[in-house]
Amino acid sequence: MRIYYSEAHRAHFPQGELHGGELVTPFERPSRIEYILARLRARGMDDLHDPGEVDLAPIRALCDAGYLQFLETAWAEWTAEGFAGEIIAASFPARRMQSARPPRNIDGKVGYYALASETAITAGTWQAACASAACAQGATAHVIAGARCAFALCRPPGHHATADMYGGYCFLNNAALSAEAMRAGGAARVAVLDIDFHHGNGTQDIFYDREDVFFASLHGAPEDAFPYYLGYADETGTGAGVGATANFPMPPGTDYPEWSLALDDALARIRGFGADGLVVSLGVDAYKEDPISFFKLDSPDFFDAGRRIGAFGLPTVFCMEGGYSIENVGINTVNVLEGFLA
Ligand code: Q9C
Ligand code: ZN
Repeated sequence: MRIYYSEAHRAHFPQGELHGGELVTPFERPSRIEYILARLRARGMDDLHDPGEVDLAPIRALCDAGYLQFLETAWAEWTAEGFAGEIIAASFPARRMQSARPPRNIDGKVGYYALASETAITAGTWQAACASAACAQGATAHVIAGARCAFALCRPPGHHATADMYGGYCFLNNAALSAEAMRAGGAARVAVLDIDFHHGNGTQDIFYDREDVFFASLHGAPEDAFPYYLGYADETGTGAGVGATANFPMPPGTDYPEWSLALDDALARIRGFGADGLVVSLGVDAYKEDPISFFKLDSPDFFDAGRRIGAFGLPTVFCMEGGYSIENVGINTVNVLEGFLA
């Protein structure tokens, strides 16, 4: 399996994440990638490819122009304002405050384009987000060219990012870009299967009214888990997209027997949809020791999940999402890939 990876992810390394009222070392940190690379190499999966330059055209086609402009220039505007710290959103267009006009002031603009305040933007964030998207583009092009599968080792992750908002450690929605590229590459119907612990609100939002891209997500129930305000089972799509979104929210303590039933349900829904290609939002934060999650999957369970996805038989692009139990993120990620190939 080819692995698309760019060292440019290191350009995004915020020092602080707002967590419980403190600024802590971010859970989503560069070393995550080192653990995954080490495990890939240990298992002989060393077919690493640099994706090269990002193709901005599909990103401009998918995302809001003002949002992309903001991501590109936010750091320069923030420092020009005289702010000494990293970019953290503090004001939001909350209920009955939505004029839908991005402010001129950078502090206002940050809150306008943020969906949460845990995610800091730094000098190299835009560059890293582009390199992450480039990995998704490279992996997808490889699958479009006829490969059975490819792994986009994306960092920063993407599934919380909408066309016009960042947050939950995400800036550009790599999985959505992959799905769109598959469609453009000839797949009439594409499915995104999101097995990250958190609901893929960004991907859902992007495809919510679309009949050609199915979105299925297994995640911690919104009553109890980030992103809190989306991911209920009764969110099933709108307009032409009615029936093309499937959410499987699950409560604290959910273990593999329960989780795998939802996985089989999601795969059956994707089968019924008639997908020609599959994008997997591959987060491994459903792991029992993940510091910010509450499912109880063990490492061998990730192999079995990969096996079920592989048995499905569709051309598949894996896009890396979350997973914060640093010592285990490599084992669990590679277990999914090895299970897929088994
Ligand atoms: N301070 C992904 O897994 N909430 N994002 C943080 C701890 C945000 C997770 C709670 C979690 C975002 C890609
Ligand atoms: Zn997650």
